[in-house]
Amino acid sequence: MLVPFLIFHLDMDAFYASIEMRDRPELRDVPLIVGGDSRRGVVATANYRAREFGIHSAQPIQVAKRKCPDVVIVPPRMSVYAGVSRQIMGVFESFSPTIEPLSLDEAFLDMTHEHGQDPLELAKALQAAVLEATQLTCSIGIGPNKFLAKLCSDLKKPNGITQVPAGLEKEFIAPLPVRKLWGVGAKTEERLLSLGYLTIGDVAAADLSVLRDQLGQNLSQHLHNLAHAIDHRPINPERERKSVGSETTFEKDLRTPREVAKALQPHALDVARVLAKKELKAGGVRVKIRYTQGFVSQTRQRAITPTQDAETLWKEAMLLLESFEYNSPIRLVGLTGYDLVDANAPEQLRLFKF
Ligand code: TTP
Ligand code: MG
Repeated sequence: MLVPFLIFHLDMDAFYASIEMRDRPELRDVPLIVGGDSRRGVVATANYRAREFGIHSAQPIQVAKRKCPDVVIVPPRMSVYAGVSRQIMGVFESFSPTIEPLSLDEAFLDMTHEHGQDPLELAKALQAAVLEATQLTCSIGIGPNKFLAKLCSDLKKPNGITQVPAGLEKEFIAPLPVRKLWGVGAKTEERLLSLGYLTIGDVAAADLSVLRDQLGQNLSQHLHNLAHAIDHRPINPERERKSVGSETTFEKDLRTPREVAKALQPHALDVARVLAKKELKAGGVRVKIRYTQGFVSQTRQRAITPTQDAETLWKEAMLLLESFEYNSPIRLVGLTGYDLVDANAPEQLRLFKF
């Protein structure tokens, strides 16, 4: 049987602003803009309080100040945001073998390998893992393709999860405005509206040959497909492989550190084998445990002297085991080597920079 794709799109909520609110408690309850406070500065983002005044990204700061004279403006701290981005991408990698980052705060995750599990529970576990790693919330869209997943992640912000009902994809998107179609910007939107296409359903119902005369071959086919919930774009893992991991889901739950330690042995061997084949060493080791209840995952990691030796990887992983909780049955364990360095390079020479 052909397994349908399961794609998640995850996007952080008011990303820059949420980080500033996290790091500076005095900003938590005020309308806040992150952006350059010069005469010609623009809003990079605003927190949800400020958005209530009509403030939004890319708006001139002067306009935003008129809308809300009390708004607090802080300059961006790009290196901090990039650090948080690395953290969340690391979390995504512990959930999916194939992720495609789109910007600092969003990515597609191919979750097809979790076929049979409840996607909502997986999404909740992912939100919990992001929250644990960063103290920040995110929103997740779930669908059978990229277009639907991305469209959904925006529907219940902040801290929302939206899944397209299987089999009812077309009906679900039909009432939404044409602006929600991937690739439709202000100009195309205007054109569609002037032709009388107000909703995605209007585009879906249009005759393709009529649409072609109105919009041309490429655009008409593209929009007609999307309106019929069709999108064949694959997930493109653009990034270099930053880690090598191996994990197993067990039929029978594990309960003790001893059982977990034993279960990790073959994974240390797997990881060592891949590292040797690629002539890499891992400068860090990460252990992941997923509990049976609620799919909640925990990961623990530590930096190590770069190695590709299975026994060393395993012993280093053992040092992480005591920091997990064992009061609930465990259904999955995994071991990952990260911070990969060229096995033949002189020490300290990092191969992959993010
Ligand atoms: P977005 O995900 O578009 O916005 P957001 O995370 O702030 O808010 P939302 O909850 O609606 O997702 O963009 C992510 C970050 O990118 C944002 O925090 C700041 C930056 N950004 C800009 O600098 N300029 C822009 O025009 C936009 C749209 C975003
Ligand atoms: Mg965002």
